[in-house]
Amino acid sequence: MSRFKLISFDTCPYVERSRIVLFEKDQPFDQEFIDLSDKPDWFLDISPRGKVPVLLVDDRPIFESSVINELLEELVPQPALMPEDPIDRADARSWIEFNNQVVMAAHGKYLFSDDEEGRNEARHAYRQAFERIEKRLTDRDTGPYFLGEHFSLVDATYAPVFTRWQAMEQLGEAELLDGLKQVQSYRDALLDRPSVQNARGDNLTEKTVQMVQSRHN
Ligand SMILES: N[C@@H](CCC(=O)N[C@@H](CS)C(=O)NCC(=O)O)C(=O)O
Repeated sequence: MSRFKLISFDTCPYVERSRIVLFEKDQPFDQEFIDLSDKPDWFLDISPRGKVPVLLVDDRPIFESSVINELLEELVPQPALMPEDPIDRADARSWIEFNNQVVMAAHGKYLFSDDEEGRNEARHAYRQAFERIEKRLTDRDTGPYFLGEHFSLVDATYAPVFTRWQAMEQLGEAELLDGLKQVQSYRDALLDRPSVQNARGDNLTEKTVQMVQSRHN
């Protein structure tokens, strides 16, 4: 059995993804929280982009949350969080990439824009992404999770978007999900999942609201 240590930052959605997978697979792990505004040298040595998460597997560093999650799937195959069929697996990876490149880009832009024009672009990008997800969930007509009955790595990837949704509501952005019934049910299914509840950092809503307000004011 491998020893796992997750190098973390408490409000990071990418770290949250890997915590969800570790909880789903019932793996004990250590965690070390670092200060991203004052990164220690040992961290910069093992993280080529200076980003969390890094997972130490028996002291060997692995970076990029999607890679970490696929590694955990291979090291701890049960419960399976990826489909067996290669095309279904590729489909899962495609939607993980959609989250990485489209949803998280909108999220980052919303969080870090300090003018209304940037925030409007972020809202537009968010809405378009959610509409696309609504279409996918409607076309498949399965559930409660992204790929159907079973929780998967796709869900671990999308869950941190929705653990921040209460913050988005408090920030007056609830209407981004207006009329998107499938996405709303999907959000609720994710928020009911114990691994998702356990993986979220303390006071995430308050911290997220505060972070956004400090930039937006
Ligand atoms: N693609 C990376 C993104 C990780 C990421 O952006 N982490 C942020 C915190 S949420 C970070 O470490 N930022 C520090 C920096 O960019 O200096 C992943 O999926 O692991």
